Amino acid sequence: MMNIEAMNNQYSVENRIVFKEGEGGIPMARLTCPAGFAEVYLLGAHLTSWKPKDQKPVLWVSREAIFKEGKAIRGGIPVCWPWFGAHPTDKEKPAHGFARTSMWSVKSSGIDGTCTRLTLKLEPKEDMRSLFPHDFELEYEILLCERLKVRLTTRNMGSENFNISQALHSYFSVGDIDSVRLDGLEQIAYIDQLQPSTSPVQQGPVLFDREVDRIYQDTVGDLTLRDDCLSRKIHIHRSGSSSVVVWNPWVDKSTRMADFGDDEYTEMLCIESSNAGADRVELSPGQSHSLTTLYSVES
Ligand code: TA6
Repeated sequence: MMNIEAMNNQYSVENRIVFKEGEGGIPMARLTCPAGFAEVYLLGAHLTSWKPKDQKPVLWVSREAIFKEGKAIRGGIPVCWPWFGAHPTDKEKPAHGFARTSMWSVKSSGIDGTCTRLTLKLEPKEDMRSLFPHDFELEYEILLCERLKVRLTTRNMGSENFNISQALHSYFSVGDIDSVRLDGLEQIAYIDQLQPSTSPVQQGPVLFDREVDRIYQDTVGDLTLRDDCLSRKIHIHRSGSSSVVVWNPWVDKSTRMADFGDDEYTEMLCIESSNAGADRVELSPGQSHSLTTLYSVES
């Protein structure tokens, strides 16, 4: 993998993109534009920070997060690929796939008007074949402007079809989980991961007073996280996705996670643009699919 000096020689952009050593000595990039800044680690192409100008940070990272190759950073936007959740047939395989625990490399960087762009790629390696025996290209484009746009593109480079499921497992920072509501999923059926045999239909906005772990199905509409405590709304627009995962671990699960503070469930909420549950993606040779999400913040 290219060292930080070489990355800066080839991909830094004056006043816009600089590479440096982050937590745990892991290379990361800081993206700046007139409207704010973001930070992304090459471990997992993991966005750990997005702070629009005049706004509090939008993404949340646990104070207990571990920054080490082979481990997923707790918070930000984990890239869950080539499967979401447990592997469909082999529980020994890592939850949420291997993209988020692998080192990515830089494909390109640049400026598009007032936007700052960085594209990362996951180079297929032999040890991935035991987990996912297919030839693929995986790219992650980050476009930072007033809004934050992320696009995860998979291309089948092999000679046979393959299936993936995936999610941009975004952890949002909230003022107080008791005072947020998620609009846009009204009347949408969901798989309740806490009671998988059920498939309830969402009545009204999603409110949070207990552990929530749901995969909303057949939904392509925009979502709004309304945070009265922070006096803001986070808008989420998706394409290439017809499922949404909503997760808050609440008290018991928080205490069971070593990289998650016991009381941190009150300040975060995961809203994940996904291809999960029945919303899987099958790619024929040469075909590609993009999972794209656009985040914006309204005071
Ligand atoms: O997105 C919800 C979920 O699948 C939950 O079931 C929970 O396991 C969460 O992801 C975090 O998973 P992780 O492997 O990052 O601890």
